[in-house]
Amino acid sequence: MNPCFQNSMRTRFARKYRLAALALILAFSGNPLANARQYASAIISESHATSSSHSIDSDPSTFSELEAGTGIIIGIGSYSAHIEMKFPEPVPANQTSYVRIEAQDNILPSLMGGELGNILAGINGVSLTGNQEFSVEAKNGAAVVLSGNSTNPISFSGERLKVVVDANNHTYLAITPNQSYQSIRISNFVGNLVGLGVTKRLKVWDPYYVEQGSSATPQFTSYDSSGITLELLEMGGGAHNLERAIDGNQDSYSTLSLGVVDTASSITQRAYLEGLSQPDDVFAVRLWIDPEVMQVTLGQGIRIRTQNGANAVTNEVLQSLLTPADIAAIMNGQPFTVYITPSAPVDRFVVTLNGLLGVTASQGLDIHEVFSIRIFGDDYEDAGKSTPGYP
Ligand SMILES: [Ca+2]
Repeated sequence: MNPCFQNSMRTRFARKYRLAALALILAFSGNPLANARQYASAIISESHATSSSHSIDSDPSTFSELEAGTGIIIGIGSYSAHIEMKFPEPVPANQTSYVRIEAQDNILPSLMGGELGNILAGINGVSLTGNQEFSVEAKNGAAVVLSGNSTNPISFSGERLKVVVDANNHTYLAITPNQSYQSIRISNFVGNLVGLGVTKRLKVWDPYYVEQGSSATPQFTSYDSSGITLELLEMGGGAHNLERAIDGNQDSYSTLSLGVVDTASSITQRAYLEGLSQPDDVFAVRLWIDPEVMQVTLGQGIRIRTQNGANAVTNEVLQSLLTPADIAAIMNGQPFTVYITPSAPVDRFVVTLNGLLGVTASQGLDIHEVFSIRIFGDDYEDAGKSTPGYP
């Protein structure tokens, strides 16, 4: 944002904010269901699914369970499970739908890391191949337009298909096909390392999407990385406590760490709105950077993008967003907040830390919060959160 505009906006904000905030927060805070969720409404195929109607009852508190099992004799009687849930209307290309899932084996935290999945699984003491396995498909009629399989964690990397968490650390699939789709099919399998007479269950909640969000508060977050090694992860590097970047608490934070960078590497954290924002929504990203690193890198390795689905709307290097006050805060070891006005609908915020070679200090970034400031006429609502950094 242009610093002059930002300063004038801050002055306006300071004048208006205190009187307007309470009423607006009371009017708009809280209930995430205020977003008009479009839920799947029909089961078009199922096998070994219990309470399947609970995945299409528009009730976030109920779920179905897919049970896969090995037989009692080798090679005989094993079975997989699936459920395919259909939306009332075709969902447009690039519209993200969400479906909460929970696996019996603890494989989802490793899959969150996308291409890091197998390394993380090793650290977490699980295997993505041979135990519980699942797949997800977005379909348009009989055609599969996007798919992923837990045995191939790279299918859960990038913008189109991700394992994400909400502020409560509940796990969802975020599904963003580049073609129109109308159903979501989830299948649960037992791998070939599972002994005889064993079942594996997968809980599936109701798939839904939101076209135009009435709240611009991020609901989900995920990450990806490149060039991260097992050694770095074992030393505590990588991405940690992702959900703390969207938990409504400006003191808590996620941590992205590349360690001392000696090879090309990066970590990206994304925050997702349930539906598209309004064009004049202002977004804020509160960060902390080690002053020693800032002195050397000047924030050049950090980029902040806003996106509509997978498509970039704004893409700026951190350095260009910093005010002199922000730089002073960084040098004092304080968190600081940068503001972005996409001027177009967006539903995704992407913070990327690119490691800069030749820096002897450990390179990292804490993301305290990604939040919105929705403008109503001359007034502002900051999604129910206090806004340190604003005067
Ligand atoms: Ca936080």
